[in-house]
Amino acid sequence: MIRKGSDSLSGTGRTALLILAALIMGFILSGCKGEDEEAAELPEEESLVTIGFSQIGSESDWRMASTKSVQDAFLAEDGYSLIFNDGQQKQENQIKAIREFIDQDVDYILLDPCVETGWDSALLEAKEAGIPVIVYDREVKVSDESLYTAWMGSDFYLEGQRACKWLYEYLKRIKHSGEVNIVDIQGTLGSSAQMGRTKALEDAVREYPGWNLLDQATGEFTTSKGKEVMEDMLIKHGGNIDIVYCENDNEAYGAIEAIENAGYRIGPDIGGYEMLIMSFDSTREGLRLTEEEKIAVNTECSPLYGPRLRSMIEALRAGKEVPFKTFIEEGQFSAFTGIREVSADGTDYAVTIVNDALIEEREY
Ligand code: GYE
Repeated sequence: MIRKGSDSLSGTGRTALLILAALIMGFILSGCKGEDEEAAELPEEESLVTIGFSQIGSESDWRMASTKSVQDAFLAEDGYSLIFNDGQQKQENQIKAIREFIDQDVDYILLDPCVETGWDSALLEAKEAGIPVIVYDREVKVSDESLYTAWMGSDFYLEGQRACKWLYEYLKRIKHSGEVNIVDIQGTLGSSAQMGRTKALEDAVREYPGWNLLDQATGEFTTSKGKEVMEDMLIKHGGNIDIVYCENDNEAYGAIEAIENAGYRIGPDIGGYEMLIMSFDSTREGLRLTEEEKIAVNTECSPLYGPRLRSMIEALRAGKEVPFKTFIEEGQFSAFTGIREVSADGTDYAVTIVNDALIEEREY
């Protein structure tokens, strides 16, 4: 009895203990699950892939859109920690940033180089530290191409060729037989975007009879410098200017202001004393001005690199091979309906007639 009683007593105790144990286990398990879920939402700091991002600066609408695109593509919730550095348009700042990223032992470096040359030592240091560098948008010219992992960006010379070819076709369509006087507001000197676009214009001037390059100066890809340079050119050449070749949209905004302030007319009617403006980037504002015919032709240059760079880094992390050079496909816009395509380098490229819906949809 006693035994039985003590047995039945210990049976009750065991049940209670089992229930308690089950409750504790359940609590622990549910606690663990909660932590797991949290971990899925936001990875631990140490498990994040760190990326040092050396950006040129904030000189243009294009640049701001490009920064945002990259920042949005590498979020902590997706497993990334992006360290952003603004180079303020100075190569020395970008080189310093690369060295800091090496000290921080980041997993990857993203570099949009302000100019093409002068990167050898910084890139060698990154290579020696075993950190892959992905160069994008503008290019670097280094003695040893194995100093960086890959590059992706635009073919700036082709952009310039397409712009000049459009002008050539346009002059034919309007039966402009005389000379045309062109001024070139260049981008940041020594940058791939400037060199490609400038060279394409210089080559076209050599190729097409009657095309005169009156003047060339850098507007540094900014609205304020674009305006300043245009003011100077108007003082020097006045109404002799037929074509203003702006190497980006921000320079075109500045040039438009300067031309209108000086009392000249802007538009495609160069025979009727209007100055025809050409531009690159095709930002939303740039396209709006294209629709208004203040910019006659706008050759696109996409700043939306974030998702492309992320795919590249994902491929590298998965141990896949990535192409060493990738060119981005781009469009061209105008309000002039008489030209629907231009050919450059043996290829026909479509010219899109700009409209409200297109401007509305524009991401940058
Ligand atoms: O055209 C300009 C920017 O490197 C392609 O830089 C880029 C150029 C772009 O400031 O707006």
